[in-house]
Amino acid sequence: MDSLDAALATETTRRRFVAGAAIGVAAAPALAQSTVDLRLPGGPSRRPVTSAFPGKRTMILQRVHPPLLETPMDVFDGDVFTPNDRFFVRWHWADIPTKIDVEAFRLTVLGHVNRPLSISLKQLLRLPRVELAAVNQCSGNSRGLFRPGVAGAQWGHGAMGNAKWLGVRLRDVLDLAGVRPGAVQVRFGGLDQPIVDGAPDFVKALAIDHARDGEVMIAFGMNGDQLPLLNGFPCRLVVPGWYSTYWMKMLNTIEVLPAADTGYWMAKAYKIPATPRADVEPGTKDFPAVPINRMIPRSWVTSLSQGQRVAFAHAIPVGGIAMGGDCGVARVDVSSDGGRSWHAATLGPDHGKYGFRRWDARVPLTLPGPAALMSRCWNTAGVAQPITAIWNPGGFMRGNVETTHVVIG
Ligand SMILES: Nc1nc2c(c(=O)[nH]1)N[C@H]1C(S)=C(S)[C@@H](COP(=O)(O)O)O[C@H]1N2
Ligand SMILES: [Mo]
Repeated sequence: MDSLDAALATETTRRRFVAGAAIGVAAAPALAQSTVDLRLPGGPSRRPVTSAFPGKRTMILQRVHPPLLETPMDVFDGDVFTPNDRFFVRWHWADIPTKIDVEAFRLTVLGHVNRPLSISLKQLLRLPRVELAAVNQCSGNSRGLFRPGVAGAQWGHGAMGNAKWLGVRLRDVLDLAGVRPGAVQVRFGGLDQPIVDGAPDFVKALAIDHARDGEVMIAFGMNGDQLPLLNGFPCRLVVPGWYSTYWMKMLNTIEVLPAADTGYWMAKAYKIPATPRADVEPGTKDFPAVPINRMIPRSWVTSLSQGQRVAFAHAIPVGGIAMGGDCGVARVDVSSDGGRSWHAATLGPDHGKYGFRRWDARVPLTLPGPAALMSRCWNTAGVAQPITAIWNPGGFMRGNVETTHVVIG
């Protein structure tokens, strides 16, 4: 990782980085090249495709300010690791630094600690390192498929990505500061700011034991390179197995709290129904709710796309990806008849329980005509994807078996 160290620490990179960022975010809207159909059931589902954002190749443009960029599904068929320049982007507030001075950057650790710290990137890079594959998935991934529809970004399935994250344990950084007895949570903040006066700065908190579990990390490497600006350069939190609302980008503040955070982003936003499937009757507004937390198993067909024509044969290959959620993938079954019969898929290499796992299968066909392809993942805790979809007003935690409709002929 010498090159990454050099990249993070040198003057050259800073200049290159600033130059890259400057073309950025403001120039994007004029540069949509074509459109893609996300096939969302509830409304206009065409989106522009753009490569105008710094550090990004072709992405689906969901919003310009702040940037919301979705990964096209075919990217997930290429490799279980999502390339940095195709990795989805989501920000809450539009005031995002377009350049980072890597020498001036400081990560502050404060609050209920013995020794408040101000850590430079060079100091961070000197701590013991860990590397881990993990899926970063937005809580609202696939929200555009919720029926009835709900407010919020109408994502298809591409508000997710899998990367090899390199960084240091959050625990080691907390230990340097010395967490005082009575600590309850750790709250994280980034360099981005609200653009509206009085709007709540985006901050998120984890329980102290979770923060100290040795898996939660401060990552400065992503798939062997530095983080793209839009994915949180120079460092971000990685919370394996948890939805990415906790994965604070451009992390610059770590605050140990003696009581639970009652701010907007923990107490009001990103709350799910306190039911086993995070499910309520459509339209329900008042229900006991908890902050969104661990991910659940999911899987997708990626070798064929919605509406694709496939030549008739008695058996066809189907492939895709699966994730276990907060643990590994144990099994994937595939159906070519809308869920009437199922066939075991072969799992690809295991890169770690929090990452994507490739699967491949051969499924039988009986007749030409429409065919409904499905995949169903079981995780190593024995949890299977449900067949039917859930509903909640946030459009969070979709995890049911998805269907890819193809035409055999
Ligand atoms: N600083 C900062 N970090 C953030 C956010 C943000 O708005 N600001 N959004 C969170 C949410 S909701 C998501 S889905 C992920 C998206 O990560 P990505 O843009 O690297 O894909 O960042 C998380 N971290
Ligand atoms: Mo998100």
